[in-house]
Amino acid sequence: MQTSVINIESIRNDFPILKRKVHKDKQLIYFDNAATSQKPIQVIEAISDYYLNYNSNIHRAVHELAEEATAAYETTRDKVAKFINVKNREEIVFVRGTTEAINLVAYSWGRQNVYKDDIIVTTEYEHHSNIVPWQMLAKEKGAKLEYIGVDDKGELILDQLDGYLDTGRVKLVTFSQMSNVLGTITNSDEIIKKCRKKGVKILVDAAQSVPHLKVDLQKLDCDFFAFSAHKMLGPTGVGVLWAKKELLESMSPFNGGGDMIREVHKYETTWNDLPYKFEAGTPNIADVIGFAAAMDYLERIGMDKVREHEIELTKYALDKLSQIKKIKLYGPNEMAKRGGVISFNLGDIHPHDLATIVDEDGVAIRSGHHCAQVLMERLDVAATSRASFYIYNTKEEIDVFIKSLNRAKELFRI
Ligand code: 7TS
Repeated sequence: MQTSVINIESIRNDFPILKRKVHKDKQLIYFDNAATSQKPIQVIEAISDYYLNYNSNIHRAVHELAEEATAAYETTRDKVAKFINVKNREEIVFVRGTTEAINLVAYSWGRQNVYKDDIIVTTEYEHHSNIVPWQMLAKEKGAKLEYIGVDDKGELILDQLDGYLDTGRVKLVTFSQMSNVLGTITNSDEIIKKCRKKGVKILVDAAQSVPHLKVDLQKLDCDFFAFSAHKMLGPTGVGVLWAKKELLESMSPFNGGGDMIREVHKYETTWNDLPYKFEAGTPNIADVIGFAAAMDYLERIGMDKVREHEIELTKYALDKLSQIKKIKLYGPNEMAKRGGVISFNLGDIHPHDLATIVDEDGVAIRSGHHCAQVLMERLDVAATSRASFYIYNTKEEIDVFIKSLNRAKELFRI
């Protein structure tokens, strides 16, 4: 019953948390991977190895510990560059996560480049972190925020982008490469092609795509690219902003402080080289080091296999779910257009009640607006339930989940 593409048993053995029971004796089934993934022992050990053996600040002292810590931290930067296929390591900026990366661009690039009556285009299926920073910027500058709509299949209505681009006022188009609610994989190439013709900058929110799809930034011709380590087996508190060197060079720093300077005088400061200009203060050293182990882990499996495994699971789950009467499933039907995220509503059971019932059976799913209230408005619901899969999930777990949903149906007599 396992999917055929990866060796699940050996993978599951690497995730100690998957052995735990919840509600006394229920085997944990973790289907909340779009929120954050679990961490393999290799990541946990990389972090504790740093604290046990070479804890030190980086880029400062010449002693051996500092040199080891600096080397490990900088090795992660090389791994990120390789993982997303970027040539210049100095284009990789470590931040706290996708949210901080987007705020950095809105603050540093946005304040220098967006003016009154300019337009920023986002989409109706964005996470709040790819809406709110642009609202703040638009309000401050007297600019406009416009949305590419979502159709009934859960896909973007790309014709709407043409209308915005034709105004000649669009400065930036931003979109998530995969929706955290609908699972829709955005047609990034088409959006980018349209924007390039008009010389418009492009930011890709890759929080849900990098963990699940093979991404190649030499093919994806965007300007800014943001993602978080914690959704791809890595620790919390680490993320990446990639941007083209010329852009990073033209931008003012986001935070001022240690490490981001070349020289400080009483009234003037000059900036450090890239990427350090954007990494003020002591960074999250331990977790950046842990992130390297997460990428190693995913590379050992192979991102193609990760994707194949998720397609198998998602197909299986959608097939079983669609047999449940009164279920409403959101997002595209075609597997090529979606990832392993399934949002749904079951009759009029409130998603929080549903999540509580399946939790009693050990199944962790998310319920609520998923930080996507603009999309909830578009779908005309207050909330959905959401199951999201990763490399360690199995078809047997999906069977338990389906059984649990049927128990909820009986309890609510629907
Ligand atoms: N963008 C997308 C598409 C996301 O799914 C998330 C987090 C973020 C940005 C923000 O990432 P962060 O690491 O800075 O928090 N998404 C979710 C979710 O779906 N449930 O919890 C967090």
